[in-house]
Amino acid sequence: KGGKVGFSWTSYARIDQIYDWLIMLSSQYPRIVTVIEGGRTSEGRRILGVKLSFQPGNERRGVWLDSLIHAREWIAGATTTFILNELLTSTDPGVREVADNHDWYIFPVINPDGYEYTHTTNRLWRKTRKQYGVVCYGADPNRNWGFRWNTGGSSSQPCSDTYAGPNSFSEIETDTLSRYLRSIGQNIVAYISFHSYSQMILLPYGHTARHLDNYNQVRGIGLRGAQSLAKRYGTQYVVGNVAETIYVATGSSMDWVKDTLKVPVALTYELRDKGNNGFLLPADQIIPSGLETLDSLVTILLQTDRL
Ligand code: ING
Ligand code: ZN
Repeated sequence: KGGKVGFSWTSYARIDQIYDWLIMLSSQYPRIVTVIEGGRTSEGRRILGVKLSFQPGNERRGVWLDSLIHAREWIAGATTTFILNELLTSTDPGVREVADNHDWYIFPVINPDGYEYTHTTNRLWRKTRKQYGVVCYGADPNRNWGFRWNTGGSSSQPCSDTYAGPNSFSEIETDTLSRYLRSIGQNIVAYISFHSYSQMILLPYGHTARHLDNYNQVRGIGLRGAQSLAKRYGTQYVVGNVAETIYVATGSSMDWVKDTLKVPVALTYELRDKGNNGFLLPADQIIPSGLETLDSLVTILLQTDRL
């Protein structure tokens, strides 16, 4: 299970292993899996993902999954690759229904420069790796998108972990990925971004605690997702708007996607745990986190299909 590249979900994979695995999947499942390039990075890496279509030629509504926009949130990337593997291999009827009836755009690592840096140099690095001035590196790629950019919950100090950047889309990663998203956006019904940690399902928006757009509808879907998630191991997730549930934050990918592409369901997961291990979640939690998160995702997408 997982193929030849050492993918077992018992340890955290490096960027090269993840990309090799995506490429391997496209040769193992040539009719289903296509490698896609969603963007580029300041250090010259590619932002690679996969598109899954179980009925090729027969366009289905699109679901987007991404993770590791923040480099240190390793469980997020591992959960995404776990879910991707289950979408391809599971025989569970619920998983098969949501897998087979959507086109999937899956990007496990959207900040590859930062992710590699957390493996080589600084385990708790969060941002991109573009140099700002003499001593500072990186903007926060989840404060850099062009919706209400730098209007709260972000910093103008280049050394800050929540540096919004000198302008919106200053980072090659967010600029290129936003263009890719626009190119496929008409088809997307669910945008889901995985972060850690706190055990929350967060809904737009981050600039205000007001319940905008179809908040009540999506909150109902999120609550049902959290219920499904808890059934397996009892893990409790809180569901709500970003600003009222965690903190005010502007320039996130989710808020830009919600506002620009008008996706019906835009969610951000804050995965395990609640701070006991924080970003350093032991690798033996990858599989349980993956299973419970997949349970919630199936529930959420079955509801989304009925919108
Ligand atoms: N949390 C998110 C962050 O970017 C968030 C919370 C989600 C903010 C969605 C805005 C929109 O700060 C972590 N842990 O990164
Ligand atoms: Zn994060």
